[in-house]
Amino acid sequence: MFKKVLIANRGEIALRVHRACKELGISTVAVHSTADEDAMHVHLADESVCIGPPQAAQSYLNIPAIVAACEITGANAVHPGYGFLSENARFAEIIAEHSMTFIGPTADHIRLMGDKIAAKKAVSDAGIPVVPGSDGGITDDAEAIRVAREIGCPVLIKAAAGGGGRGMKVAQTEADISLALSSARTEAKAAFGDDAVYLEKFLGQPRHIEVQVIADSQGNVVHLGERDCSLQRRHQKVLEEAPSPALSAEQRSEIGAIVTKAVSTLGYLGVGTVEFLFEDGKFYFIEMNTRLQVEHPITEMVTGLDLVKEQIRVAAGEPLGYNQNDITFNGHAIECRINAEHPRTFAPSPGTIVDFHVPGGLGVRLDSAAYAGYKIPPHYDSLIGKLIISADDREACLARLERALSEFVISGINTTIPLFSELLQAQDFRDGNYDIHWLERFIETQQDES
Ligand code: MV4
Repeated sequence: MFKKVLIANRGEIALRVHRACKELGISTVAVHSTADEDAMHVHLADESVCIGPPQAAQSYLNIPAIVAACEITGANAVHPGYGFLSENARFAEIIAEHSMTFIGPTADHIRLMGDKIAAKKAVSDAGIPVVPGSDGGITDDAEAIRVAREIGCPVLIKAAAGGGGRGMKVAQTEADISLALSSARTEAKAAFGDDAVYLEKFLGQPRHIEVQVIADSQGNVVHLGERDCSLQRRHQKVLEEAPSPALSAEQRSEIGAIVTKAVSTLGYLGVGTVEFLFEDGKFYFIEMNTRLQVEHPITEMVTGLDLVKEQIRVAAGEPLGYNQNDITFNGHAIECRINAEHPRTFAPSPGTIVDFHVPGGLGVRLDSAAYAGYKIPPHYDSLIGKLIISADDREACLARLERALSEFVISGINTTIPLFSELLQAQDFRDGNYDIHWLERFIETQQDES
């Protein structure tokens, strides 16, 4: 096992990784920008190194500064958290070149899944169902129109280097294809420096359902069930739940078995998430994330596994020590992302937290690096905490969530806490009846009411 892990991140996830390390007997190194001198991850870590000015490009994304911090402190491994350098294949390679372990998959797997065209082909070859569309990249109108005739309109043009919704263009009819293709290519070139695009059937009302997997270096792979992440705003997840209200136990084990087999075929190592669109009872692969995800705690609550400890153990070469039959799914879990934003306009609200009174009790978990008196810097994303509720079933989970939200007090800044109380009043949400577009429509109607 590693003696010392450097945590190349900030905020709640840096704390989350620190906690897992401590329980494994590993000492921790925090890195931080000058804006984060008073951050909780810096206070709790065994050692800390300042790696640069507030701008992420000069600190949390500054590879030479992070490698220097590793060498100064003698870290054996680096945990990248999510965001920042977590899916940077070159960073993973550089860590390995410096005789340290990158806590994550191989650089080759990160690179493969970063290229959405190559990823789709690889997972499809490994048996995962994908959205009907072009076999590879699309360059000319004639080819795009040929594929669109085959699968039917509407179609979607996506950037190979994209993901997270950037660089997508819908063509409702054949006549729209030429413009969609050229504008997608131009946007992809500008955003990613790569104009490669591909074409897919456009699915109108899918849910976003993702399957969590973990693989060790001996070739053992298990899936840890799914998360329903359909409640999003502008490609930012807002609330996630496990299990999905839309899946039966049979559908879960069926897609789980397909994903497990494919991940094993690919020779993948570590934690990973296979993202699907789910419509009319069918799964369609969209992307694979090669990192620990923000919403991993809901999977922890329903499986009883500490995903970060498991991730560190397999990175250190330890075997999983259990198989699929040992994994059981118990109860229901919901995560609410608490952002420092206005609950109706979503305008960022950095500043100093005055009161910070957090809910507690059975089935209430708060993953946060915030505290009373903490000054939220304006330089980073607005996530200040994740309220994670678990209970025996979805009904009890919703009741517990309502109770926990009513106890939660954060003053001095705006937060998205009130949004979740409003969401609990919506019958569609209570019924689990929502798709990827539902939340944006809900927010619009709430705004009309105020
Ligand atoms: C799609 C789609 C409909 N049809 N692909 C958006 C983010 C990227 N990861 C994939 N995305 C989508 N791909 C086909 N063929 C609709 C979306 C999409 C979406 C997906 C998941 C969650 C929220 C979304 C919001 C808008 C569009």
